[in-house]
Amino acid sequence: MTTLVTPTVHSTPVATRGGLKRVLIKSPHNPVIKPSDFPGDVMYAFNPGAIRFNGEYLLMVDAATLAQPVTLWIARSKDGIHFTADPEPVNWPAPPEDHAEDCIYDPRITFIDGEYIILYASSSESAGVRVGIVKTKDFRTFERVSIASEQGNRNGALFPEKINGLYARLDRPFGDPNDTCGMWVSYSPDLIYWGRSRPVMSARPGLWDSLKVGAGAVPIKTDKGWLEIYHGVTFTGAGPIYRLGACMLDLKDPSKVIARGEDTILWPEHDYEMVGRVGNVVFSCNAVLTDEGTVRIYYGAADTCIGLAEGKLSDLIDACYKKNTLRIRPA
Ligand code: M1P
Repeated sequence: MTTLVTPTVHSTPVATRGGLKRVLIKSPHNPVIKPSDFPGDVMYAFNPGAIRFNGEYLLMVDAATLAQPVTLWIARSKDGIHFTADPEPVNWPAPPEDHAEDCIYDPRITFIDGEYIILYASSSESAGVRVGIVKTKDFRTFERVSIASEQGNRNGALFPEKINGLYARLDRPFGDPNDTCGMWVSYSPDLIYWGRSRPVMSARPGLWDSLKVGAGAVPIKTDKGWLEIYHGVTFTGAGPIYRLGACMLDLKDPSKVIARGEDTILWPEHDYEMVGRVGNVVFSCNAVLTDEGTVRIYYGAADTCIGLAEGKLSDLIDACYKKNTLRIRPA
């Protein structure tokens, strides 16, 4: 008789393990959103943009069936843990006539000047991957702003205020998808034309973000600078591992990295994070500040479902200044 063995994983969130203080604690309700929470044949629900809207937590989720490319679908919740999906996916505005857009994913939602601006990855075989921009006031109707990048760019996250009079976004230009990729900042007067691009940070050999890095959340303004939760990738023989980290960027010139924590702050460790459409992935498009001074991160797990992790804003800021504490062998 064949016995199926379930891999042993740490099934309960713990504040410390091996002396390591966790900055983010995962919810015991994880995964807080599963594909079966959506109508129809949704097989994968992951990498949401998240924001507080009308007293609720609103998540704009990457949703896919076996047959369809990824589209976006909203789920709403009063407590941030129990979500109800809208009956239909988002009625996304058509792209410009000369632009093919088959797949829309990884939305980052920024509230600025009374509107919600959504930067997302727009892709098709003919147009490649670009940063698209759509806006809304009510999350029911959406208006196209632009397809606002050259081919080969994603992970666009708009800052929540203008910097030196210009819109500013983090993004991740890449040539070949297998290139070592870094995070950049670009500016625009109108959300249509972008330029003055500057590199912000690159992968770090020998650490958890050794292969590539990309913007994660919409940056949070703090008195120390812009707190940015980003994702980093490292490679193993069995494939890449996606984890999250924290860094602090200069308020007036976000291309200047004030501090960058050497430890990862969130990593795949549970079944739902290690096994799925793409295993060993935690990936974030958001960091929601609560009234209690905590930050909630709704993260994609294994490109299949959504987990919630929460930590104190002050601990996330401290994490930006931490040296590598996960080292087993002394340096
Ligand atoms: O499969 C893991 C992730 O791969 C891509 O991330 P990045 O652009 O950093 O390589 C994206 O497709 C993302 O959606 C996905 O979760």
